[in-house]
Amino acid sequence: QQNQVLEDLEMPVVRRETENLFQERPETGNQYLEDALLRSYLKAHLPPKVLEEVSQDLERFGNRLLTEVKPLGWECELNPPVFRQYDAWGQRVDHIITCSAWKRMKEISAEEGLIAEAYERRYSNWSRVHQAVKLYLFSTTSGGFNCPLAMTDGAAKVIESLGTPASLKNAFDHLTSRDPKKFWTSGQWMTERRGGSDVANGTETVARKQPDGTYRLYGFKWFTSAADSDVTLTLARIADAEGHVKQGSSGLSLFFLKVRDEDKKLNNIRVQRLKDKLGTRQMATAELWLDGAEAELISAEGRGVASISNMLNITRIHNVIGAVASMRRMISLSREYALKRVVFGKLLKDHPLHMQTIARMEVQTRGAFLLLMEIARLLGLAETNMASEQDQLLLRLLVPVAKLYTGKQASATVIEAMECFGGQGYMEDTGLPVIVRDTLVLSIWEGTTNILSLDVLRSLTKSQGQVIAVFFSTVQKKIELASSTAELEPAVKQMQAAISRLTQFIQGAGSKEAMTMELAARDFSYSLARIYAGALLIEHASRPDASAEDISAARRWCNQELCPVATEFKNRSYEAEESLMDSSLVYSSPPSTSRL
Ligand code: UCC
Repeated sequence: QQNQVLEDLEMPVVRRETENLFQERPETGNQYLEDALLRSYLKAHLPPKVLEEVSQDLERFGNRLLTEVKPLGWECELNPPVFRQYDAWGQRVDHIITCSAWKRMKEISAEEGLIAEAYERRYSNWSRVHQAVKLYLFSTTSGGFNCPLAMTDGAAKVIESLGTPASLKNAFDHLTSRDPKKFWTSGQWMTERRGGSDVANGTETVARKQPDGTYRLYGFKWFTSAADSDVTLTLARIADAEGHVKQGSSGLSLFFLKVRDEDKKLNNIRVQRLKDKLGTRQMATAELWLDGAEAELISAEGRGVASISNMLNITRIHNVIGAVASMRRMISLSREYALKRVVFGKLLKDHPLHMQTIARMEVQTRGAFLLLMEIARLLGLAETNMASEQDQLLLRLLVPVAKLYTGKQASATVIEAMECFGGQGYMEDTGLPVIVRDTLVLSIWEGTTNILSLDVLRSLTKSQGQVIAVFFSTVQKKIELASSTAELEPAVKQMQAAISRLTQFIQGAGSKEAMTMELAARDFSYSLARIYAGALLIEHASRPDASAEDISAARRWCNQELCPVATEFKNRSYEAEESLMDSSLVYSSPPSTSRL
C-alpha cells in the first residue's frame, strides 16, 4: 500500500527507497493471550470453574486494553497534570488540572473492578490472584493510574483491617465501588521534608483535637503522589493540652481525611507545587501544606506506623506488579521487534546472541512473575481465613523480599530491553523511554532496597526467626515435587547447595554482632529472593504438562549465584574492619577536609 502511495506520488527512486527503509513498529496483541506463563500458571492453580470465568474476563480485558486503554495511557503521557495556583482574578485556587484521559482511567478502573475485585471476593481466595493479574495487564498501559490504584487498595485494606468502623463505611464503599460515579481514589501521605525512609523521626505534622472529637492537622507533606485523589491516609503527632507532642514512632497516629469538601474546596490544604519527577509524569505528585485539615483518627494513639503498615504491604505488592508488568511489556515488544527488524541480512530473531539476550531477560521475568503470583495467592488465603499461620508468616517475609528484588530486576531488564531496539529504543516518541523512566522509581518509592532489606530483618526479629523456618520448609516441599523430573535434577542440586549455604550463614551470623546481620541485609534478601523464585520455577516445571521452556527456565535460574550472602560472608564482607574500609573507600577522596 505504502509503495503504491509513493509510486502515485511519482517520487524519485532514491527517495522512494529511503521511505521504504524505515523499520516496522513492534505491535503486540492481546497481552493475556500472548502471555504463556500467565496462562499456564492460572491453569495449574485455579479451580476449573474459576479458571473458565477468569480467563474469559482476562481475554475481554486484554482486548479492551489494546483498543481503548492503550491510547488513553499515551494521552496521559502527552498531557501531564498542570498546577494553577491563582485564577485570573488573583484568587488562590490551587487547581491540579488533569487530562480527560486520566479521568477516564479512573472510570475504567471502577468499571473493571480493579479494586472491587479484591474486596467482593467472588472467587473466594482466588480473588486476589484475579485482581493482581488484571492490574498486571493494566499496569504499563494505565498512564500512571496504577499508582492511585495501589494506594486506594492500601487504604481499603487498612479500613477493612480496622473492622470497617461505621465512620469509614461510606469511604470503604466508595474506594471499592464499581460505579465510576461513586469510585474514589486514595493517597498515602507519609513523606515529609526530612525524607521518606525514617518516618518515625521525620514526621513533624501535628494533630490538634477539636471539641467534636475530630482533629485538625498542621504540617508539610513533601511528596504526595496522586494528589488529585479524593481521600488520603496520613500520619501525625497528637498534641496534648499543653501543645506538646511525643517524638519517635510511638508518637505517631494514623488519620483519614477527605481532600476536598462537598463543594470541591480543598480541606484547609494548600498546594505548594508539583514535583518535577524523572518518570511517572502522568501522575500529579505535590508538596502540600496542611493548614488545619479536618481529619479523623483511625488508629490507636501512637500506633500509626503499625497501622499504616497494612497499606504499605499492599502498595509494595502493587510495586511488584508494576515491576513484573514492565519487564513483561519490554520483552513482548523486544521479541515482536526481533520478528521484523532485519540486520546483517537476517531478522534479529535469527541472531543467536540477540535471542540469548532476550532469553536471559525472560528467565528473570519468569522468576519475578511466579514470586508475584505466590504473594497474591497467599494474600488471598489470608483474606479469606484460609491461611495457616505458616502462610501468614511467609507472606510477611515475601512482600519486602519481592518488592526489593523485583524493583532491581525491573530496572536492569527494561534498560537491557531498550537496547534491543538500538537507537530507536532511545527515542521518546517510541514510548520505550516512558516505560524505562516509570520503572526506575520502583526500587525507590514504597521503601528503597536497603529499607526493605531492613524490613526483612524486622520480620525475622518480630517472628523470632519463625519466618525463616517456614521459608526453608516451604522451599524444601516445592523442590521435592521435582523428584520425578530427571531434567530438573541439576537445578534441585543447586538449590539444595544454596539452602545449606544459607543455613550455614544464618548459624554463622547468629554468633556475631547485630551489625553483621545489618551489613548482610541486602545480600541476605537477594538470597531469599533467588532461592524462593528458584523453588517456584522448579515447582512450575514439575507439573505433568510442563513445557521444555518451563524446565529450561528453572535450570537457568538455578545456574546463577543463588546465595550471594554466603559468598560475601565467606569473603568476610560483613566484618567490622571491612565496614570501616567501606567508608575509607567511599571517602578516600574526601569531598571537603573541613567536613571530616
Ligand atoms: O508514599 C510514597 C509514594 C506513594 C506512591 C505509591 C505508589 C506505589 C505504586 C506502585 C505501582 C507501580 S513513598 C513512601 C513510602 N514510605 C515508605 O515505604 C516508608 C519507608 N520506611 C519504612 O518502611 C520504615 O521501615 C518504617 C517507616 C516502617 C520504620 O518505622 P519505625 O516506626 O521506625 O519502625 P518500627 O518501630 O520497627 O515499627 C513500628 C511498628 C512495629 O510494630 P509493633 O510496634 O507491633 O512491634 C513493626 O513491626 O510497625 C510494624 N511494622 C510492620 N508491620 C513496620 N513495618 C511493617 C511491615 N512492613 N509490616 C508489618
